[in-house]
Parts: sequence; structure tokens; C-alpha cells
Amino acid sequence: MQPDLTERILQYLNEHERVDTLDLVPVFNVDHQKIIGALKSIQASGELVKAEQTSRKTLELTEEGKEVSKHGSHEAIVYYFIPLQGIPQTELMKSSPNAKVGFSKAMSQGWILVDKSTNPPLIKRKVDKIDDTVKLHLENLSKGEPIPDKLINDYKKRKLVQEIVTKSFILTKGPEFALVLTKLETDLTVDMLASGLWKNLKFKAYNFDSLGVPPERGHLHPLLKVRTEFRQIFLEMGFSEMPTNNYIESSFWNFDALFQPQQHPARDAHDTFFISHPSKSFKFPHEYLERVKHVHSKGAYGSQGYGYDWKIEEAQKNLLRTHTTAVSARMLYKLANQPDGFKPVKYFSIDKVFRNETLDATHLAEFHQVEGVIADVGLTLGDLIGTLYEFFRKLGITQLEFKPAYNPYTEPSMEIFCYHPGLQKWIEVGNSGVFRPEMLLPMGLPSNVNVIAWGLSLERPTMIKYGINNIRDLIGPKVDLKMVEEGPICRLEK
Ligand code: FB9
Repeated sequence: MQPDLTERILQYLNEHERVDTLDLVPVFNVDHQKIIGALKSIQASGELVKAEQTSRKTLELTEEGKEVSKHGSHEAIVYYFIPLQGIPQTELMKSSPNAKVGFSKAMSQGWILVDKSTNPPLIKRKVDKIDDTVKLHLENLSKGEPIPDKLINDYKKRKLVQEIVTKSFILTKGPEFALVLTKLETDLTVDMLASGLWKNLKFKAYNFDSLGVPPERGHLHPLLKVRTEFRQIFLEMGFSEMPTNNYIESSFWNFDALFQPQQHPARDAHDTFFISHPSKSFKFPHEYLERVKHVHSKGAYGSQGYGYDWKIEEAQKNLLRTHTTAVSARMLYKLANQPDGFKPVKYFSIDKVFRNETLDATHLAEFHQVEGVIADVGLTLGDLIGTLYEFFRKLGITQLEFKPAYNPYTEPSMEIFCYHPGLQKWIEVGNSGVFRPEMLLPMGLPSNVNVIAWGLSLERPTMIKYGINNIRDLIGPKVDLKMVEEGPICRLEK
């Protein structure tokens, strides 16, 4: 079997003492890059050779030069195109793409002339035969033969040849020269130490620049990375997280406490997942429930209510919460009834909610709602708008617009839109409002306390951040775990 390239190089060096790697190309009939690869293998085995970098300028035909070496110079092509009786210059210029260059070169060579005795003047041959030395020189160059020095600059100017600088190595024998590569050990074993074998072995040098094998480890889902970012923003703004660890909620806390009437379409089974076991809740703060029933059915606190026959059976129905505002309601009731009286609070929540909605590329039957709530004396819509500007600023968003909207539990209500610099367009980013007195006063909150709140989803910003168009590529059984493993760190403001 033919020795491998490394051994052939070592053998050649042994016989020639010194060699340029470029000169080995015709010797071994391999590409120069293969010679360099073999050299790297030799160098990894120790100081068998010394390699001194050098460079060499060589002339090569350009694409135009290759055409000329095959089909003749532009001037020769023009000369041969001229018939014995001559040809008008306009016709001659159509003979080839380089006819203009060829014409002027053929004139300067004295191969052709312009006969002005005719009308129109004719271009005629001046000599009977020509010697196309340009074609000859370029053909020689393509065979590796030199062209006359005095012509090189002219051919360069005509872009027929170009100078190529090729880097290579001058090889000479190194202090550890050998004709074969010694196998380098990569592990020092107990047997080598015990037997003393290690003294006769060569060990591969440590490569401290190589990266270690990444250890097998878990990977956070992009949603969890974005949740952490939102949580950090709320904490920075002084908000405390609400306990949202109950997916199942009663209709009372999910709807009635929020002054959402029992005949509201959102309370229909087409929009809400109701629970069949246990289908009902029975433990409610009795006096509070009575105040809620009253404000819905007969009105109170200056509100005319909805004037319908409010039924506890409707309020008892268990469901999968449709928004985390149900948790906000529980927290506000607790705030209104704590023994040492009302104190201002800033709450937030980020957790799953469920809606029996039409599924599409960006909506599933569940999503994570992000909600902020502030309760204090004398809060206004201006405080809500200012808080939203600060919240979204921390997300890298500075241009906001607000559109009047309707929610059963807030008045006024606003849809929030932003100009997203990454998407370069306006997008809806959430909803907000001031909780109605019909929601807050039955809880027992002081009448001078206002509560402002807003909400958005976790999935939409995550899909935008990670460039995901279909929510099923983010959540569900078809998610590509490689996406989870390779997902970059999440910095929402970047
Ligand atoms: O998240 C939404 N959009 C969004 C949010 C952030 C974002 O990127 C960040 C800037 C970097 C990009 C987009 N939306 C709300 C708007 C739309 O996506 C909408 O189509 C979907 N909405 C969900 C509800 O749809 C069934 C998003 C979800 C939503 C809507 C309203 C609330 C919460 C979530 C609310 C509320 C609320 C209102 C008043 C008081 C308390 C809570």
C-alpha cells in the first residue's frame, strides 16, 4: 500500500534536505491544501520538521486571458474578420465583443489600414499574414512556461494575466526528524506508569485552547426565559407576585367579583372551560357575596347595576380561570379586609389562563397572562399611562398609543399599542383600565382608593423575540427540542 502523504513528504525531505511545499504539488500530484494538511499532522507529532512561511508571486491567466489563449487575441480576430475587399468600420465593430480593442491594437501593430479613397472609408488588411504572439505567449503560460518579462506589464494592463500571491512553507529537517510519525499517546495510564513504558512514549501536547465537551444539562424553555425577564421588570418596579397556583377557579371570583354579568357571552361554555368534577364551589365570604349579588341585580354605590335575577348557582360553577384577574380580585378582597386596614400595594402575576377559543397559528386554548395591579388613594388614568410607559420602556418599547376599549370590570379601559422597532410596525401589546367601583366597593375597599391594572400575554412577546410564527413551534408536542436547547439568552430590551 502506498505510504501516506505525511510519510512521502518526510521521505522527500530526507532526500532533498529543503523543499517549498508548493514544489511538492507536481511531485505528489495533489492540491497544495492537502500538502498543508499533511504538514499540520507532521507538526502535531513533534518537531520532525521546521516550516518557515514564505510567499511566491505567480502569474495566472484571467478569464479573458484564457479566452485569448484559446481563440486568439482581439487584434488577430479583427484582422481575420476583414475580407480581401475591405469592410466599413461600423460593420467591423460588430465582429466581436472586443472589436474596439482589437481594432486599435491591429492598427498599432500595422496589420490593418483605413482606405479613405472610398465612401464610406473601408478597413483593409495591410499585411498578408500575421503572427499572433499574444495567443502564443498566453498558451505557453497556461502550460507553466514563462512569458517575456517586457510583456508582463502590458498583459496585466490588458487584464489578460494577473499576479497571484501564494503562501507556502519552506521545509527543512527538525530536531526530532523521523521518516515515520510516532503515534502520540493521549492518555497516561496506570500500566504505563507501573511498567515504566511511559519513558519511551510520546504524548500529544495539551491543547488548552480547545473547548470542553458541553456537559449534558437541562435547558429552559423560551417562555420561562421571557417570564423571568417580565418578573425582573415587575420586581424592579416594586411589584410583589400574587399566588396564582390555582388553575381551577369559581365563576364567582372569575366573573361575579369582577362585576361581569351572569349572562355575559364570555361566561358561555363556548368561551369558557367549565369543570364537571367538582362542578361547584360553596365556600364564599357570605356578606361579600351578598353585596356582589346586590350590585349586580339591584345596583349600589351609585350604580344602577344590571337589573337581572343574579343566581348563586351560576356563581358556584367551577371553571378553568379565563384570566389571572380572578386572582387579582381575591388579592384585592384580602387587601380590603386585613385587620390593620388598607395599605397601597403593587401586585403582579404571570401564569396560565384558559379560553375555549378558536385555535389558529397564534392562539391555543391556553396562554400565559401577564398582569400588573396598583391600588392606592387617588390613582388616575394618568398614573396608569405613566406606569405603562415605564413598564414598556423596560421592554425596549418607547412609542405607545392608547385606544378606548371595553372591559366589564374596568372603566375607562384602553387597548395598548406600540411601535415595535424590531418588527418596524405598530402592534397591539395589551389591555388596561381602572377597576370599576362596582367591583371594588363591594370588597370593602375605601371609596377614595382606586385600582389601575393592565394585562398582556407571555406567548406573543416570546414568539416575536425568538422569531417564531406558529405557536405550535413554541408550545406543544411538536416543539423541536433543539430550539429549546439552542434558544439564546433572553434580553427583552435588546
Ligand atoms: O400580549 C399581547 N401582545 C403583545 C405583547 C407584548 C409584545 O411584545 C412586547 C413588547 C415587547 C407583543 C405583543 N396582546 C394581549 C395583544 C394581542 O396579542 C392579542 O391578540 C392577544 N391578547 C391575549 C388575549 O387574547 C385572547 C394578548 C392577551 C391578553 C389580552 C388582554 C389582557 C391580557 C392578555 C388583559 C388585561 C387586563 C385589562 C385590564 C385589567 C387587567 C387586565
